[in-house]
Amino acid sequence: IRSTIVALAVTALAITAAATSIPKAAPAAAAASGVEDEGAGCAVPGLPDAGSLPTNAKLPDPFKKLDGARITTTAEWQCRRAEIKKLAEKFVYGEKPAKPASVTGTVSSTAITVNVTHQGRSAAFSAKVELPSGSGPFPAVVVLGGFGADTAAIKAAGAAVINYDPYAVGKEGTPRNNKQGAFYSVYGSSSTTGLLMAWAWGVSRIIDVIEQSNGTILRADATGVTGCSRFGKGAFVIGAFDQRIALTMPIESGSAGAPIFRGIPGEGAQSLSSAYGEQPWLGDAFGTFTGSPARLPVDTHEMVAMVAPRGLFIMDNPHIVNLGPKSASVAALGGAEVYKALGAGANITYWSDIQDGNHCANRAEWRTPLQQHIQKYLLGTGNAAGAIRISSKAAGNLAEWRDWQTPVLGSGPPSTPPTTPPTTPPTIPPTTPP
Ligand code: MCU
Repeated sequence: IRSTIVALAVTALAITAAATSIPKAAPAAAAASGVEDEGAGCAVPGLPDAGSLPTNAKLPDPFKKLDGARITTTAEWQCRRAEIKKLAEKFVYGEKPAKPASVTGTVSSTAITVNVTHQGRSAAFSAKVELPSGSGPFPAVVVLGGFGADTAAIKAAGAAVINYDPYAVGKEGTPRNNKQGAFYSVYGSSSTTGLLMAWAWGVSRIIDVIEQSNGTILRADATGVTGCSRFGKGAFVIGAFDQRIALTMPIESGSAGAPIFRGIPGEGAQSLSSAYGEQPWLGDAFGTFTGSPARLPVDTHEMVAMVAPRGLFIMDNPHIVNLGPKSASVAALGGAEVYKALGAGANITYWSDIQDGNHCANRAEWRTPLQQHIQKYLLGTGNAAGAIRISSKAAGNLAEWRDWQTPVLGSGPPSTPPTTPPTTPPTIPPTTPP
């Protein structure tokens, strides 16, 4: 893996930016929010216990609330999304703590620094910044891991690249009871939150720092995220759990990323126990579901739905069964039903219709749609409609996976939180001293 990563990174560096000139500093696409979690004030009912979950071979109904009723208006989606978030945290990824008591840092044309203090514990990390040509402030794409993502195309389109090292926030190669990195320095090395969510927390803190900066270099209202493979899993979770992110672009994410958990065994993709055991990517609580995903009260079509109505561009590779591309297409199709119900059907793209089958290749086939997505969601200069382009080599069938239909939602009152979010963010009690 390591030598592949290095080879891919070198290839990426060798590709030079095409000189596209695109106007900059247009308003951000309206779909992104000014807050990390719009549903923080929703009163979510008690969640089921892991031991008492029914088996459901079909995908859970994304429109059905925990109280058993289905939502009928678009305004209700905000609090239904908050339920999905809690379910996903409890059973899949582990809890994402809200913004810590203190987040400070700096934004320069070459780097972002982040300092966090919470309940007497501190951590710091930084990320390199590469600006496009022209003058700012620029939108930015957070790139995880530095391979598989076409950073040259991102910059040529007019967005900055924030090179985020997820391992600084959640290290791989550690046992579950001794997790390391900035997240675990703050929340404890035996936190049950997995690496993907720790990485998501780190990106949210980067956005906090951009928000607090004077805004002359980077815009806080125009952030995208991308990464390939394990970092595609990361990009998917990062985008799902921060509504300030305007554009989420996971690439070839594989098991623990976009593919529906329920579809992975039948497709013959990397098994859930393998993905759970390889690295602590998923939360510790997922361990009891690796052999019985049909017991999960949530699946990844609902993580796709959590991104709605914001820009989502899922890139996938139909040539590698281990990645679960068929199951990923079902996640996209299922989540797209929520996009449609919210009137945002043009904001989701799933694209596995590609020739080059090399994992995390710097693929020319995605260059144009990538730049169109940056124009539409980060620069506000384009309006290309989303597309579902599923390769016939790995085409899932949503009808086989659902026993619910998509409602026609009424427009309802404007989407405002029903209650004021708490001023003191909820905290995860530390379990192990750092
Ligand atoms: C597809 O992502 C992972 C995969 O889940 C792992 O089993 C494998 O070791 O690494 C892949 C990856 O991140 O490749 C760069």
